[in-house]
Amino acid sequence: MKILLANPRGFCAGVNMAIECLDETIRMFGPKVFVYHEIVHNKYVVERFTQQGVTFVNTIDEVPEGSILLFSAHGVSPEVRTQSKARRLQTIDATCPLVTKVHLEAIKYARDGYHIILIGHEGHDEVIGTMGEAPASITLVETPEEVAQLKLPAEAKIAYLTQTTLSVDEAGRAITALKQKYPGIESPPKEDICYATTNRQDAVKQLAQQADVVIVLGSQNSSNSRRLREIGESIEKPAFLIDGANELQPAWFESAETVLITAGASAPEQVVQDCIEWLQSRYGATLDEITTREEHVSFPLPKELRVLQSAHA
Ligand code: 2E4
Ligand code: SF4
Repeated sequence: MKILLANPRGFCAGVNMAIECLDETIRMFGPKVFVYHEIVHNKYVVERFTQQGVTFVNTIDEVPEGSILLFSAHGVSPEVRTQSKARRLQTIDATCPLVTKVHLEAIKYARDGYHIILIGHEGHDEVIGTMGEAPASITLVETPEEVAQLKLPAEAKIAYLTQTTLSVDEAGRAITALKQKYPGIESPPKEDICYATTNRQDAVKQLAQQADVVIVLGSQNSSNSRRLREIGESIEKPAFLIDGANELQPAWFESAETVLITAGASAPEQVVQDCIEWLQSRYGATLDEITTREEHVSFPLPKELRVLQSAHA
């Protein structure tokens, strides 16, 4: 058996920053801190912080007045910021700057009188946060079929934005439908699906052809990880999204000569290494890591944390 190990895979710059943000907050203030939503959508990352004593919440009224509260990498709506202020919480914003970019675009288009079509998944944390910036000016769509249902006035100024972790190909189909229906539709100069999402999908597209099975490490609620599994499936390879090596099943590998392993942007490298070890010890698999693109992106910690760091030094 041969393992093809996709590179880039796993943690992106936004996830590295968000996790470092929480680690650093714990280092300075101890573990009695709160996080609004899962810091990233990964079971092991969340478990690790929960074991350290961090509390993850889904509403602001679960957080005791005056506490320290981090906003997750997926971003929050202005309403959540207002509620946090009203509770006198000390907030640290671990939102990925590439999500913030989409928020700023939404604010700008809404201010300029545009109606915004947001392409994204209903109920996803990031979509809820982005829509909260201008609820009256944003309509959410997921598919070309939903684009066909749109009924916007002919004279409306229209722009589209997207969630950062969509399938590049599926979003492309929705965008084509939007451009056909609204030829004047505008969009930001640089697209919203982020570099990490695009690069991880490209790697799977390039490598999955050579594989008999595709293993994606990531949690079921991780949008970008789900998209990676779907790419494997779309080229008719058995493709599995799992949190860790304990979910691997021998039946998946009965006639597999080549196994592609990748990981979503929120999956720690340790779970990848555990899977490699599992395949090596059972099947004597060899390892071939293939880099389809170099990544050199990193984000600074949020300003409010850097200020606290210097006060704490
Ligand atoms: C923030 C924005 O959005 P998704 O469900 O893929 O989030 P996940 O936490 O799995 O990945 C990191 C991330 C965070 C991606 N985009
Ligand atoms: Fe940011 Fe992209 Fe990573 Fe999401 S996947 S946290 S948008 S870099």
